[in-house]
Amino acid sequence: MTAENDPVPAALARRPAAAAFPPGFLWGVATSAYQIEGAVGRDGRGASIWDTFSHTPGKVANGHNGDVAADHYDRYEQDVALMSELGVGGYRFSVAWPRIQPDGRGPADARGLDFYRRLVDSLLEKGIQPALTLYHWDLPQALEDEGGWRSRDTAFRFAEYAQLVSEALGDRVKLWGTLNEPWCAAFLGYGNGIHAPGAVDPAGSLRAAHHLLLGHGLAVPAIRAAAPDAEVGITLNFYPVAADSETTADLDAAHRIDLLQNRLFLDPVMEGSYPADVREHFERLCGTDHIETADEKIIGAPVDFLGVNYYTSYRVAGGGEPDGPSPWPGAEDVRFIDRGLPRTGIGWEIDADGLRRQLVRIHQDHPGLKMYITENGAAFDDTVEADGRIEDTDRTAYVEGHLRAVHRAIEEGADVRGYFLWSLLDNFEWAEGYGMRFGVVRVDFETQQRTPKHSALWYGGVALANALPG
Ligand code: IFM
Repeated sequence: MTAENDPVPAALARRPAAAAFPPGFLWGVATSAYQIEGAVGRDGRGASIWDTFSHTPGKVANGHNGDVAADHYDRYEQDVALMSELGVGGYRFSVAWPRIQPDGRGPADARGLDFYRRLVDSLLEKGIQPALTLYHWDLPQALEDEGGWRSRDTAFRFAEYAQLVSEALGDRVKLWGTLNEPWCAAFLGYGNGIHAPGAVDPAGSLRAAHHLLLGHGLAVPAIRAAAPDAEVGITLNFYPVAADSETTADLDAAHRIDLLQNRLFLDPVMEGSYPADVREHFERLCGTDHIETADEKIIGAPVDFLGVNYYTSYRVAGGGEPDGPSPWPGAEDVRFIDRGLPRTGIGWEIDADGLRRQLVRIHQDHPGLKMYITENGAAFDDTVEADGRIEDTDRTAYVEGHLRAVHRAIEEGADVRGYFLWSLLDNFEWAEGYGMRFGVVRVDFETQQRTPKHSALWYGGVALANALPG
């Protein structure tokens, strides 16, 4: 057959097939408190470590901070209406701990709880399922002053906070996440210090990781007691890791990054004990005195789902020269190899199939584990056309590629129940400030005007069809 009389033109044949998702698949969007709320001094909210950090000169690009952010505290109704217009079925947001307990301890401030009650009620009115995360990095500064996550006591404070929030909102929120990305909180916050509170303390960062996990494990039964119908889980940020070669040095580098990035967090949550190599790593860098006998069992409190955040994957090699503090304590010599893949605006290599590999690996290691993609998305610079449109086809392509990967993972057996696109709104991207736009809705930070980008409209269509187009 010649190209001319081929009944399926080549261009069409190359198009991916339409991909239907399982009935009931939850199509959501995600944000976090400090990144969008603003109103940092309102209604009794206490200071968080991110207020302190972002107001410390030199810590955040361009001196940006979250004081106003996307003004979501005052515009939440508009934002919920927007989600509804887009056809989104779920909204993952986080509660600002310092709004509930301004000093990190003591009774809940009714004004803080009321804000989240109003938010949840307006979501439910629109038929949007709330998915609440208790900790997305905004630790009350008062707790940091007492040692923060390097102190064991913070885990117990976190469980008390979890109890207060679940008692107030457990009747209306069914999806509960304890922590978001404890790897970042521990190793960016206390390892290389590029996030709040900005400590450079490799041994302390490993202890912080344990205390975060302990806080999670203590919070799970507290949430269950207050909200018996709720599903409770944790969100981890996974990065599949491959060795650059079969040499011992490269294989060892890949092993250590996988250990510190993925297994240190997932394995104790799922198995109720640290694997031997993780324990050895603790032993070498900070000892294990901070791990009490019952801790691992507490950390292993059964979860109903795992939240998977995915942005990119790594190829690594050993034998590099340690170059300052690393967010992988004990792997300072590891080199991250440029694979020549296209990158997003923040510089992360795009590897959509990495998401499939990661989901299938979790499914194989923990058969039957229910998963949600709690974050996936991309920063790109936007161009606002003369007529106001934002044709962010790069972001749309990123999301489509990753959704196809999710679909393939489901075909391969992974039990993925939903996808929350990061992010609903352009927002405060931590140490990058407002320079990195992850939103599918553009925020003009001068006027606070919201404009859905091409990616938002496309995503709404996918959610409505419960399928990717062919
Ligand atoms: O903006 C962050 C989010 O707060 C946590 N996960 C990664 C996102 C993009 O960096």
